[in-house]
Amino acid sequence: MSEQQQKKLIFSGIQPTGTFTLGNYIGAIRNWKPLQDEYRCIYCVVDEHALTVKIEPAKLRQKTLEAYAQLLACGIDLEKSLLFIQSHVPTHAQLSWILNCSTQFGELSRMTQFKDKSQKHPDDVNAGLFDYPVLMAADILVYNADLVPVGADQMQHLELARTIARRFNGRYGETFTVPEGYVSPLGAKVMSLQDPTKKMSKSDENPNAVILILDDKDTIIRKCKRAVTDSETEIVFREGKDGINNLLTIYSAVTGKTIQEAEKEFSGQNGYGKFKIAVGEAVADHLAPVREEYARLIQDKAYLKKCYTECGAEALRYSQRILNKVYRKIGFVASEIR
Ligand code: ATP
Ligand code: LTN
Repeated sequence: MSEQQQKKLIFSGIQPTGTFTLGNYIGAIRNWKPLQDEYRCIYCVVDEHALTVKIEPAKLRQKTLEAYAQLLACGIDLEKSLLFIQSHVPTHAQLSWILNCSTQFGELSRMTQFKDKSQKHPDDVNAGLFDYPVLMAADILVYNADLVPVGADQMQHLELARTIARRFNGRYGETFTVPEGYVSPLGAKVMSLQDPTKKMSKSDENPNAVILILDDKDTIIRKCKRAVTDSETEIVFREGKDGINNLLTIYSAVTGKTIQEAEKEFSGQNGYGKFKIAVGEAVADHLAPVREEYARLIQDKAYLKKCYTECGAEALRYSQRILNKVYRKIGFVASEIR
């Protein structure tokens, strides 16, 4: 077996529902880059998942391309990894139907993301929103991925993917690898700048709550200056100081310093003004190369097309073999068409 085949396989996906936030970046995307050296990695812009909440067709098309370019700008290297668009590879949706028939209604009803999102969009609790975790399981299982790097909020979905894999294997014989979740030790949870008890989220309506990875330096510093904190003056990480805790976490994540080192650096300062500017500057400096590379890539539509076409074709070849095996196991009549 070649070294390439011995390496474990990683799969992860991200929705193109908007420009990525500092939360997406710290919690998920930036961890994808170092994993490429140790694992075979398959990364995907999950546009089919993005359809589960209302999105204008023109916006979905634009955001999907932008998400693809942002991931390349964040360091996904196509010499090492595959990066493609979910709807280009039909095997995911095909496997999803099969897995639906090994998933219980009760299991899907318990998913917190479904409960949250159906509360947030009570006028559009569609079947896709309910079934979202099964498509996510199919994304992972159709490659027999070993490891799935996600933020902590996605672990419930990953647990369900493991349950579905085990159930299918029990019923039809060993077919799927049962995937492990991988929450990076670097993956901090970044909170909203305007309500630091809530996570920073792409879909937040208040632009001041969210740092986008493509924001310019002035915008980032302005948002940090306006961050909600508390009425004290001390820069320490402590219960009850959610705003300051969040800014310290962000500062630590982008500078590589520990929270204790950061506390020391800012100790003795009277008030939060300078600290907020320092956090903003550190974030902007950290993100500057991503922003520059993105600006270059998004101009080059022909290059992007070549990349997602080649990677999509390779992903289809790979996953089709696994889907064919599934079709045999469940008793579908063999077809010359596939
Ligand atoms: P939406 O607002 O559209 O629901 P989102 O910003 O909450 O999107 P997702 O697309 O659901 O983000 O998540 C992409 C990845 O980023 C996931 O792995 C998730 O765990 C991670 N992630 C999202 N928000 C944060 C955050 N605030 N802190 C750390 N990780 C996050
Ligand atoms: N639900 C994930 C996105 C996602 C995903 C996946 C992550 C879709 N399919 C497969 C890992 C593996 C989210 O981050 N919101």
